[in-house]
Amino acid sequence: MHRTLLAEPRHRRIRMDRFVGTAPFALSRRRLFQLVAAAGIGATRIGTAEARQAIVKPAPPDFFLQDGSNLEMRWEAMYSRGYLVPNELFFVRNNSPEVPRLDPATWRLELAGPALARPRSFSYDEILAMPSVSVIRAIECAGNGRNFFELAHGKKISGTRWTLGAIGVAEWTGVPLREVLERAGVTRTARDVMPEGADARRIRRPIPIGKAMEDDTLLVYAMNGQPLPPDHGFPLRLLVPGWVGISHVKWLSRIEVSGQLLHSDYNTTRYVLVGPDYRREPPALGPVLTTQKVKSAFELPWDGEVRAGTRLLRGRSWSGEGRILKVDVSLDDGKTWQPARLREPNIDKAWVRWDVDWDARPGAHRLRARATDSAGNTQPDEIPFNEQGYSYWAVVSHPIRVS
Ligand SMILES: Nc1nc2c(c(=O)[nH]1)N[C@H]1C(S)=C(S)[C@@H](COP(=O)(O)O)O[C@H]1N2
Ligand SMILES: [Mo]
Repeated sequence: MHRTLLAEPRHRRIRMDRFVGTAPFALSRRRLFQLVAAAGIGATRIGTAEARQAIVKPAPPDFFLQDGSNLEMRWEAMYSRGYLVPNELFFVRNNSPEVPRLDPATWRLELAGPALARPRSFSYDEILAMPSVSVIRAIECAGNGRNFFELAHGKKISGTRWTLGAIGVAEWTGVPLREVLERAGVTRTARDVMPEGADARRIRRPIPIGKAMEDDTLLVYAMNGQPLPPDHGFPLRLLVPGWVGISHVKWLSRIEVSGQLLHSDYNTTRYVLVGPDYRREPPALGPVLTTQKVKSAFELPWDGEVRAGTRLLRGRSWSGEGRILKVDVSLDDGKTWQPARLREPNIDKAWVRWDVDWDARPGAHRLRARATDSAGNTQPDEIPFNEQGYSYWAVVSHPIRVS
């Protein structure tokens, strides 16, 4: 028994390493076509009544908190689950009122701009035919934790009122963005790359050419071995590991490559830090958000109730700047701390699962977790306020009732 328990993480680690590298993924092009057809994601449903929906997948209330076109994952639904968040449970953040239903037979990805020697477009078929890569990475909304600004600073902030459930980790399969940029003849003058979505708001936010050319910056067409679901950007989305959720543009339709620095609403007036502690950085109203900071969450209901008894108190910590080195947990709202046991796997720009023994006695409790990442960042006790409530990465005091 003991031996198996010890062997399992090692086994999983070896498996993960195979997948996290550039090993070709087992999902063949043919298999993907079969799945797309079986799921009815393709052309057959376009034009039916289903074509106008804020969210396509079911949103059971024991999985999600719904706020308009957004779904927040309930952390208690992750209790004791595996490393990856299943597609059914993955949070959704849609800026536009409807999920676009795109037909992969006619959809094209257009590459344009002065820093391309051979501007061109690609069909879905052409993308699927290229060598693929699979990586395990998180996507997290920049506004995850926004509610805590209200709790900590007493200021009400507009925007989706996330607690900590606007994050998920999945295995993403696709083609390196670098591959299509090279096929379009990207030149040495390239500085910024602007991906654009096909939703009503045409979400667009630039990334620097250096980030665009990284091995794990992918044009993604599969999520956890399934065709990318409509809510998550079918037929193609961008994965920009470690960066704010808004960078991971869904329903990709166009990519502009320029020798100039590029700007949109999403890196000048939104997704920038504005407040008394931040300076303007024209044309942006403040420092532009790039990587996600280190955070932690318990696999427990927020301000909910659990049964008394001896159990494992579980949680996860993550960072957009690396892997997690250390997590400390307090069962008494910060008076005393103990190190948590980190469980394998512990993947860069994804997350790590951890646990501590907990003798849960009846009454009201407040729990805290504080993580340190491999870039040397440790969650602070407080962070300065910003008007749009981004990047709340301070330690959180988690209320829980034991009965
Ligand atoms: N085209 C498009 N891409 C988008 C968005 C959007 O509204 N439209 N939302 C962004 C935001 S703010 C986040 S946090 C992530 C959420 O990804 P998910 O819905 O797959 O979880 O997608 C990003 N990509
Ligand atoms: Mo977001």
